[in-house]
Amino acid sequence: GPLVDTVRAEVAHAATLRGGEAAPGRLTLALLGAVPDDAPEPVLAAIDAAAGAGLGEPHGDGLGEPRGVGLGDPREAAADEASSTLGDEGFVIVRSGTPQGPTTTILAGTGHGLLHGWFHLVREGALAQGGPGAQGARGPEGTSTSTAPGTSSHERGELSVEVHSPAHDLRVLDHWDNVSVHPVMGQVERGYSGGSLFYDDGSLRPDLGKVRQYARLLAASGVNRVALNNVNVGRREAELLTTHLDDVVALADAFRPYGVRVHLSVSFASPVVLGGLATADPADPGVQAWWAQAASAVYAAVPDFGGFVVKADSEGQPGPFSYGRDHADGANMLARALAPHGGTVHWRAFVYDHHQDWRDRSTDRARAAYDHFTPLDGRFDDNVVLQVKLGPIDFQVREPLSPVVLAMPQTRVAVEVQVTQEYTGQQKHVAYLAPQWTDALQARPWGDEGPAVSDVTSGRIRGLDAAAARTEAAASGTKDSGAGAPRTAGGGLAAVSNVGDDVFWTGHPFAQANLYAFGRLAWDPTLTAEQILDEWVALTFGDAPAELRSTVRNLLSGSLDVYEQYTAPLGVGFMVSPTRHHYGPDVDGYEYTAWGTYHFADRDGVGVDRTRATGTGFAGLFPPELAQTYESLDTCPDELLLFLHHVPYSHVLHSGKTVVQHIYDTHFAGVERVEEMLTAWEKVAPLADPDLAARVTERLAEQHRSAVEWRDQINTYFFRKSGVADERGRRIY
Ligand code: GCW
Repeated sequence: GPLVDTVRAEVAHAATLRGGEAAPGRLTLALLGAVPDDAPEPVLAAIDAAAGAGLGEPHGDGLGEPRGVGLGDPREAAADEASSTLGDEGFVIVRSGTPQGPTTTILAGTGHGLLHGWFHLVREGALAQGGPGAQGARGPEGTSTSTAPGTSSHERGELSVEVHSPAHDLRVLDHWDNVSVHPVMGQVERGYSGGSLFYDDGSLRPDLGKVRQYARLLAASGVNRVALNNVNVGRREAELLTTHLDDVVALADAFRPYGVRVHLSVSFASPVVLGGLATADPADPGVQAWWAQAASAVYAAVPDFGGFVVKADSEGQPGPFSYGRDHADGANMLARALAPHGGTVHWRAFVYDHHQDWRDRSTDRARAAYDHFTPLDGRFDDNVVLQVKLGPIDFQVREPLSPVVLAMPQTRVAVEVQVTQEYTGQQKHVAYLAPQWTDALQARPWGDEGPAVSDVTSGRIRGLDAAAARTEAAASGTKDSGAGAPRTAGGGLAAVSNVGDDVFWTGHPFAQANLYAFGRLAWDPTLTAEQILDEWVALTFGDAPAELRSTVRNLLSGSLDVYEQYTAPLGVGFMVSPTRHHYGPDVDGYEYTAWGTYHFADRDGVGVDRTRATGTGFAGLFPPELAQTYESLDTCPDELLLFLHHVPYSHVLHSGKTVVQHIYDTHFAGVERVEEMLTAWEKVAPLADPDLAARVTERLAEQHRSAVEWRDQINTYFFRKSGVADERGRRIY
């Protein structure tokens, strides 16, 4: 198939780069369905390992007994088991030493699996050669001892065997690209990387060469699905489904060689807008027939089409509420149109009142998705994924996890993160976002013995009552209660892309690390942010001097903390400029608006009371222990304090500082850290490619200017409100 051709081309390309050799030593690629009886030992060992890994617990030494390879039936049985473990994208890597030198074997069930196996080797090769030196590089053999879900590694004799498969089947990147330039939002909504890779001012780009490169970049990072247009669907964008289906066909052709499947954001009003029907009511048989026909037409043109993304009844987008129907009615209607073709509906949970009266203290935007969706748990069809933003408000630098993710055991839930840096410096500021995502995905909200959040998105605990799973785990003395649970279809991860037609793809060259991190975590959510950063530095700057590599690494590591230090404090969020599209400080910019994002600062204190006792009750929407932690001032983590509580400026944090002194200290410290970043970069900039160096230098200067502005506005605001002087007498205006 086309993916096998892609792998061949990739291997040949690597060989050219190395002057003839694809990899150090011998490389064998094997497809499960095509393994001859007299295949070499490493291939047979790979089959055994994959077959063994599929049985939940590895047998014996983890490799299982050799399965009578060559004896007919047992051999086939092993191959069948291997193929079910590896699925569409998994692979096995076997390394062995032979008299002819080291050999490496990649075995997979599909071309897609081989491609991921190949990229895995490339990554390890890069780490071995251009990793961040002594700090953090893994061994040249890349024999990681990770026991991530979907990864197992064993030794047998001289062979080392690793079995890999993705934790999430759905690893989606959503493009908020408009086909026609939007008068306010432009070509790409919240895009900070130039124009769209796909569209130019009303039509598809004639040359999709860059899209093909992009497909390669995504596959190498781990992403396997792309939604081709903005979730705010305008007229021209809606037409991708019907009269402009050719655009979708062309884009799908560009992505297909790398195994990336395309999805479309659709307008819920399509039957009216495109079909000329009088209604889009999901209960109307004419509407259902319209969608069924539209889906059939898409699949006739794009047989591997992924499905629909829907933003309904949200920020002005049409939805089922207009017809007195709920969101299960709406999502299922679309799901039934897609089901015969194997498609998926990603239904977004970003539903809230964006016409709120700021005087109304009873409405809490943080609760809205929970209140809308949790009563619908159990009503969604199997091919519906509820796509929930990571935080309950809107992609701020610091929010608690959305409680919706934890409260819908009978629904496939996807977590959506924002790779594009709308609220985290718009790709002018360095902000490596991976720590935010790993903190959330690796958290164990039912307690230390319970499952992790990624067990929900991967489907490992779907359908299980998480509290019961935890009790079971505690009783059996195992830590990870998800481990024994049968894996069902999870919702996966989704992210808003940060890529455009910019020469560095992402505006700030370092923002590429965020794209890479998303793909890697979607594949394996147990990786650490630092591991991923090592990989990205090695892959991106592998040829550069070690000093440059380690400086880039240091600039990115911790950069999100720096951003948090000089912007909105202690989880309170927003304070961004509404008029400058969420860039730069404006402390009261949203305070008297309809958007539901308030901080309630007055002369005495600041923060939003979301407790059960005296506030909006949001804190009570979490599993019991976490709810209790958030409810009480004694246990609420400092970094989320103002998201959950309204406190006086004199309130003493766990850190020992008062809230107002914390605000001053972090804002001064944040700017100092940006200054250190500037100095560090100046030293190594001459070692970098001159265009890249110039871009980074220019962006760092802007980050510094902006950080100073944030510092001074925030500090001045709180000084004037509270009248409390800085203990250290620094300059506040
Ligand atoms: O964060 C907000 C953005 C909107 C976006 C919306 C959403 C696509 O400011 O631009 O609309 O979220 O996620 O739907």
